[in-house]
Amino acid sequence: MIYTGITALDEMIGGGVPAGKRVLFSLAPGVDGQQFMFSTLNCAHRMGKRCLVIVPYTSAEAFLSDLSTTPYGVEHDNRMIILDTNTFEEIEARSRTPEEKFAAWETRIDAVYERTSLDAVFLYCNRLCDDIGTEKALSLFTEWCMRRGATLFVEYLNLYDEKHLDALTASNPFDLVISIGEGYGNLLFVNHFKVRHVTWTSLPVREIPYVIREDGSVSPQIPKIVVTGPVDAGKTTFIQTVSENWVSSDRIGISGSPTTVAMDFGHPLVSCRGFEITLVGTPGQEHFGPIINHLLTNATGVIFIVDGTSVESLCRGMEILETVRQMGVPFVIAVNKREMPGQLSDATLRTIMRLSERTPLSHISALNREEAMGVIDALIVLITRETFME
Ligand SMILES: Nc1nc2c(ncn2[C@@H]2O[C@H](COP(=O)(O)OP(=O)(O)O)[C@@H](O)[C@H]2O)c(=O)[nH]1
Ligand SMILES: [Mg+2]
Repeated sequence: MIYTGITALDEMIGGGVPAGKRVLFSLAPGVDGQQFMFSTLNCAHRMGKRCLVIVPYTSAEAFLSDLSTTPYGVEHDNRMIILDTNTFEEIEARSRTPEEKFAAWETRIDAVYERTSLDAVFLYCNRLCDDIGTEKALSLFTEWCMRRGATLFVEYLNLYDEKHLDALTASNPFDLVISIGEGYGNLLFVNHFKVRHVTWTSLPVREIPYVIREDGSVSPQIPKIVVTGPVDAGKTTFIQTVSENWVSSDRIGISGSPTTVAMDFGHPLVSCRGFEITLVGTPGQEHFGPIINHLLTNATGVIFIVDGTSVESLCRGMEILETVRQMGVPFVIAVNKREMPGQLSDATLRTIMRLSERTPLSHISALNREEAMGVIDALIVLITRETFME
């Protein structure tokens, strides 16, 4: 197994890339996506794997020096073999036709293998694609790696569109194809990655937004999880429990106890399964309906909290639940106040809320961080791994 080192991605693909698989990172022009290959190379090297890196437009020294300015720097030791622009020039000087170049490349990597059997090959493939044709260039490496049992990682700058990528991968046996592009929904300043194809696990095709942190590392995001439900269910408590910093709009109501008048905001971020998550909590009173609808807009997922001791509270929440259902976003149910007497049974809860068996429902105390985080975890799994939506 070789990890990409991007936890959210590794988790999605079942832990990492199994040995001998062939991976394609396809980058849209101008997108900050080089970190995927960098991070994987860094992980492979740290795990003691013998790596061959093929960098067409730069020297080995310049490549490593660039890498060292990111969190993914590696040492140029005897487990790190780099064929750089010099190799390209040598081969170009000696071979005239694409066929000769193909053969020269094969001889060259065979020679590397004779000296150091390789665990993984990292190929920046565009120059080779231009030299000998995309299909030939890719099949040279997919077949070579298959023969030698090495894991292959290819970075491809896709100057065309996703259809071009489909055509490319239709004729080449990649086990994992990830496309990396700009923008996510109406958020233009974030990037996204998308697992378009994976052979060793089943995963829906879904855009996952990410940002590049200040230190240059990749940070997958869930930009908006809305915590909603009827008043007094424990929404504010839930957000307070899971968030390190927390902003609330609770004000003392006529009853003398605090109630949320606008929204609760989990900030800076809650981390779960390698994602940075922004939580937004809604008020629960009926007259805040328009605000609730507004806050639900563009939600990636919803946590619906009810008080497990109160049928009345449950019934009051049904209108909000209906709105959530109609939005078609993934949602989970947290039945709160688990430690209080008079808990409703799962059957009653599912009947009243008209839930299918596949909607995750867990009994929690919003005062308990581990239990509250478990709810977020279940939602992340639903968002990233499940094709099902109610
Ligand atoms: N016993 C118990 N009380 C809770 C729990 N979660 C919230 N509460 C209490 O329920 C009340 C309403 O909680 P709040 O978070 O303000 O509910 P919201 O209206 O949904 O935001 C407060 O008095 C909380 O202290 C819980 O897990 N157990
Ligand atoms: Mg509240």
